[in-house]
Parts: sequence; C-alpha cells; structure tokens
Amino acid sequence: MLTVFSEKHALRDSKTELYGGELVPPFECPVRAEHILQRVKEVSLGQIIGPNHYEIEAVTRIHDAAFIHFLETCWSEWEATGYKGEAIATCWPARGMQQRIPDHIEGKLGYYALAAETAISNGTWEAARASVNVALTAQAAMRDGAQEAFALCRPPGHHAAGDMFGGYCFINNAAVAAQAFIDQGASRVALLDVDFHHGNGSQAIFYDRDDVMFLSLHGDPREAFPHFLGYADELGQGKGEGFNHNYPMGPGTSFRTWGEALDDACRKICDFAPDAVVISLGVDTFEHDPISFFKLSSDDFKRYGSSISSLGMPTLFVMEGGYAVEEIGINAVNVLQGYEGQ
Ligand code: SP5
Ligand code: ZN
Repeated sequence: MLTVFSEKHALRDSKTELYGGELVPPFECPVRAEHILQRVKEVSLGQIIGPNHYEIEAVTRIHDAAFIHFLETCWSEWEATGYKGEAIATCWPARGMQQRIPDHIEGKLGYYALAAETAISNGTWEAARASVNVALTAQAAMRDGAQEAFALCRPPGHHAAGDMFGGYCFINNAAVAAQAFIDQGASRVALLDVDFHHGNGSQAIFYDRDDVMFLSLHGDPREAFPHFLGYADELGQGKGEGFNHNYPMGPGTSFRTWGEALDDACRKICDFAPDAVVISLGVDTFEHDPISFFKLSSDDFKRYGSSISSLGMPTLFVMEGGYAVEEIGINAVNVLQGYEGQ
C-alpha cells in the first residue's frame, strides 16, 4: 500500500495542552508520526512519497474561507499582542450571546475554537496545510487507479468543522479528501471514523448531505470528548436524514462489542454502495491509550483491518488520533496489514 507523508508535520510542535487544569506537553506530538513512519518502513508496507501541492480551493470546498484566513494569521496576531504563552481560547460565544466575529484575536480564537486544549503556535498553520496536502495526494493516487492508500496525516482533522478547530485538529483532512472524490465524479462516499473520539467535525460537515455517509464508532459523549455531539439518535437532517450513524460506547468497551458495531457499520456501508470509503483512522481505541477508555489490543487492530477489506471497496486511510506513542506505529500499521491480509 502507498503511504504519503510530509516531514512538515514536525512544524506542529506546540508546547502546551490544557489538561486537567494544567498546561502539559501535548499528547498530540511530533514523535507520533515518526513512529508510524518507522513502522511502515519496518514492515515494508510499500512505497512512501511526499505530498504534492494543492490550491486552497480544495480546502475551502469544506472550510469557511474566513476560518482558513484565521488559522493562517492567528499566530502572528497573537504574538503581536505580546502574550508570553501560546494561543489558547478562553472565551466563547456561549448560549444567548452574539455570534458575531470580533476584531481582537482573543475574540476570534473563542469564535473559531470548539475546545481549549488545543494551542495554536508558530508552524501550526504550515503543518496543517501540509497534512491536508498529504490526504489530497493519497486521494489523487486512488483517482489515478490505486485501490487503497495511507495518508499519514499529522495534525489530525476529524474534530475540525467548517469553521471550528480543536481536539488537536485544524483542517479536516478526511472530509477534504471525501469531497475530492465527489468533485472527481464519485456519486457516493462513505466516511467511516474509527478514532476513539466522535468525529464531530466530519459529522457536522456532511450532516445534511446524502452523497457522503458518515459513520462513527466512539466513546459515549456522556463520558468522552467532544462531549456535545455523537449520540446514537443523530441520524442526519434534510436530504441527509438516514446518512449519519453513530455508535457511542461506554468505558471498558471490549473488541467484541466494538467489532459488532463495526460489522453493523459495514452492513450500512454495503447497502449505501459507495464508490470509495475514507477511514478516519485513530488508534486511540487501544487498551493502553492515556486519554481514552476502550480496550482494543494490538492484535485487534489487525482483525478489524481485515473486516474493512471485506467491504471490497477502494479505501483511503487517513491518520487521526492515538496517544500511546510507543505502540502507535504497530497499532496503525496493524490495521493496514490486516487490510492487506497479512
Ligand atoms: C484527534 C483526537 O484524537 N483528538 C482528541 C482530542 C481530545 N482532547 C481532549 C482530551 C480530554 C481528555 N480527558 C481524558 C480524561 C482521561 N482521564
Ligand atoms: Zn481521538
């Protein structure tokens, strides 16, 4: 399987994450991508290429142009204030307040942030831009005939909505890639999100559409981030009604339970008969993940990779989360090897 990777991921190297009331080194850190790349090489998964450059229009098919401009200029505006730390939102347009975009960078940060743990710092924009180019390059390989590809994206994307960043995400790489399939003539695309966290951004982006079906297996929002989306009764709206499927699961969920949800999702994908499947591949479902509560073992990742390949559909894997850094390479690549029947 082809892997697409950009060294520019390393430019996303913020020093702080707001966690449990403390500023800690971010769980979403550069070494994650290095370990995955190392494992791809170790098992000789296949060719590894760098990304091509894509115009921003591929991104603004999904994201609001003013939001993208904000991401691009946030750090320099923040720096200009003279603050010592990284750019972190502290104030939101909460219930009953105006939804107007303020002029001051603190106001803009609150307007565009969906969570406060994710700090913006020098290089964040460049890395996010490279990450979506990685996804688009892998997608283009499939347009040109590849049956599958692995976009080793970092930073991840599935929490990013049309005009919101957070949950370590800035540009929704998987959503941009799904849209690229549609723009190249696909009638239907399924976006299957197996990251531990609900893909709130992807769901919001496609919620009223019937051409992109979104399915997500994740920690129950009653117990897990992003807390305010991902319930089972969110089924889509308007034309999109019936094209959104959530599988929230509670603390301690085993592979047995998780695998049954995956089987159900796969049946829905079969009925939908998409031209391509995009997998938001997070491996934070791992039993030793430091911020999650599912109980999948490293072998389980191989097993479910094989289930995904049973769909028999062109499949684009897009890297999302996973914070057990030592095992992240084995777990992510196990899915890809399981898919390839190894
Ligand atoms: C892409 C991705 O996986 N993003 C995840 C973002 C999660 N950020 C919030 C983490 C809050 C963690 N609370 C966990 C409590 C564990 N004791
Ligand atoms: Zn996650």
